[in-house]
Amino acid sequence: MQQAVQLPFLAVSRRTRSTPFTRRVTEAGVKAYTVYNHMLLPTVFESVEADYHHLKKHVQLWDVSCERQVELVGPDAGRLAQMLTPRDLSNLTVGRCFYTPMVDETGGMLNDPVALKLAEDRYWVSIADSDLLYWIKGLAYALRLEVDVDEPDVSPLAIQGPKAEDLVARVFGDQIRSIGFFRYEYVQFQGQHMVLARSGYSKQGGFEFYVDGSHNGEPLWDAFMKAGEDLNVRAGCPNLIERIESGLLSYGNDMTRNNTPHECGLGKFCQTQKAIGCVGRDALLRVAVEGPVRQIRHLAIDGDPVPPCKDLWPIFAGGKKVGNVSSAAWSPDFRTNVAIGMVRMTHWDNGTRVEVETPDGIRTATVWEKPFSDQED
Ligand code: THG
Repeated sequence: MQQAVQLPFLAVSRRTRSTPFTRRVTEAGVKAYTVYNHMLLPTVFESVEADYHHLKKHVQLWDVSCERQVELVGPDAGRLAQMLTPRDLSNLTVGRCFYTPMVDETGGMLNDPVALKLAEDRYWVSIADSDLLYWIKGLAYALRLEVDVDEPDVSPLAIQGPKAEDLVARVFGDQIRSIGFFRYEYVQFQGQHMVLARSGYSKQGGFEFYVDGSHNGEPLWDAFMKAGEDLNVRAGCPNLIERIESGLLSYGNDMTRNNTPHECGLGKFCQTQKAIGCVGRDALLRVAVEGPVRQIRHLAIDGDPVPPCKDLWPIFAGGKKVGNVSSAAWSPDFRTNVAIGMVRMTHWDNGTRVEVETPDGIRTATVWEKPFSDQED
């Protein structure tokens, strides 16, 4: 049974960086934070389940400032960008965003950012939770590349949910409706041109506004809140349940440096043969020949709602360990516990029955190749 325990408190300091929106997020009644890229990331407003239902019906503003930008500027920016990833960047044209696995010399995942090409000599790498800046600066220095690598004062604000397009159109005009998926355009705010992309860490549709200059954070937040009153706009955040249903991976949780992009199911974002200069190219070409022996899968865990997944939960079959669950939550819409885990090839086929050792005991579960949101009925 659940015990009534006092939750530990997160002590905030300069290291646990606040964001341009933290004051607004506090006023909106944020109930929990995590730390991501040494910065505050809200995780709960009303409750994870209430936030989930609202996200799927209305529109939310997400303070995802912690998706920090690593900016590459200079004649060697493109060459350096291609060194970071096995994704072929020759078709990353200005105006596009690419989801890019980034790897070390062994092909191990260092991060899974969104890369934006702003100009022939200028890129933003919108990073997940690892200190990628140091890896990139190290490469640039060691190879004497003609490129500056730094973190600009740019903070993404995500507008997510089925009414996101209507809300953004109210503030920036109907022309934003024609922005394609993973493309961006410039819009004017406070007399400044800023990047507005159709992207975001949910499958409910939406945009990410790259707020240029911290002082612009609150005015933009307030403009969206005012324009969206009758759309039921609220403060929200990446939602654990929705992102597991949608199969969106979380770096550090679902994958680490011990995994290749292929193990993460990110093979479709790798064209390693074409990625000339990619640091992990040789290692990945070698492993691609054999193929991975374990891979990310989506699992339905039977029974009552599982407790929070704070560490890996072993997956067993016939008494043998065949993988780990790394993320799990009760899904009100799918009426089962949804989960993401790494499963050995002997048990990764669709419909395979396995057992998961949760802190509450052993549960039966079913392995699925596709995310829940992609499955029919
Ligand atoms: N947006 C931006 N930066 C980010 C994230 C983001 N940085 C951190 C983190 N999220 C990086 N991780 C992801 C994971 C998944 C996706 C984006 C960033 C994503 N994937 C879609 C998918 O897998 O279906 C679409 C990928 C595609 O088709 O190109 O959106 O969310 N700015």
